[in-house]
Amino acid sequence: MGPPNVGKSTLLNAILGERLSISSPRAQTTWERVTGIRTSEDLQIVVVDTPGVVAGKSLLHRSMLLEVERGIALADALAVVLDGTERPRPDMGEALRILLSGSPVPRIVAANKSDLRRFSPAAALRFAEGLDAPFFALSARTGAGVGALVDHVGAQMPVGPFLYPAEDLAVAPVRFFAREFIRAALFRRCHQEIPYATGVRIEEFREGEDPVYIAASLHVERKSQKGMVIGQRGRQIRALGVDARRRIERFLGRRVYLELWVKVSPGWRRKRKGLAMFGYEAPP
Ligand SMILES: Nc1nc2c(ncn2[C@@H]2O[C@H](COP(=O)(O)OP(=O)(O)OP(=O)(O)O)[C@@H](O)[C@H]2O)c(=O)[nH]1
Ligand SMILES: [Mg+2]
Repeated sequence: MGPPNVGKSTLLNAILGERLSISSPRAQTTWERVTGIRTSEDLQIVVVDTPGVVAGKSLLHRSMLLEVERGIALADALAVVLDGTERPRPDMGEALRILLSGSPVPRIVAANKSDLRRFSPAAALRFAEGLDAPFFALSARTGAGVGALVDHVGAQMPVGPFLYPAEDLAVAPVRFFAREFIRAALFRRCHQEIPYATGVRIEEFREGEDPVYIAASLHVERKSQKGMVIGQRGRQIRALGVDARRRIERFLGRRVYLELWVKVSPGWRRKRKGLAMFGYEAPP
């Protein structure tokens, strides 16, 4: 858990050695919990990536915060990830402390992005001291320091049988990742508010066919956004499709036929029904 854009998803991927959780240079890429499993010899760690802690008041923002709370409630250990190149804002520190206060489990603080020259983790270190939590400096990008974190957290795991088969890497079905990889393409290719205003639904997923047939709908909030996603003569939507399809193919190890269409679902992020369309849980 941690603020937006600090590298939580990149860290999950570094721990797993697989690009499971989508990441982007822009904040608020992750909207839902993403669970990965790392098994080695006698240790299995179920790693849960959560959305960045945001103060936004929209229903989608509140849904994201609920995901963080659910993640905290499930955890046997908590890692607060901070960006070691930035000073955490005081209100963020407070929000994190409130979220942590309900949980009795061991916690650590990790300052990420140690590969950057401007890495200067004094503020993160102070935050760790304030929590009385062990401190780690690491780079999710290069992997430096990630092993030490895994060793430390591994030692905190409860003793018992594995929760998942040793060869499993993820918990969610493949269609979840197909949806996420389409969202990743939106973050890569579309500017401004488009990736934030677009909800993606997998409408069909036929694994029995070769190539695997996947149809997805992209729901924007306004008509003008529809034109931006489609682009001139469909150029943008085609590029999105190619981008997402390649990523899904790599993940599945199979050829994929991906069909995308764009719809307008006015103001879906503010409506319970809108969130439900994409399976996002709305807070009570
Ligand atoms: N230089 C450097 N960049 C990193 C590192 N870890 C992550 N990044 C970059 O930081 C940006 C954000 O990474 P994400 O993994 O998407 O961050 P996040 O915390 O999951 O963000 P949200 O899901 O939006 O809360 C991306 O551009 C990453 O490539 C790191 O160790 N070093
Ligand atoms: Mg993320």
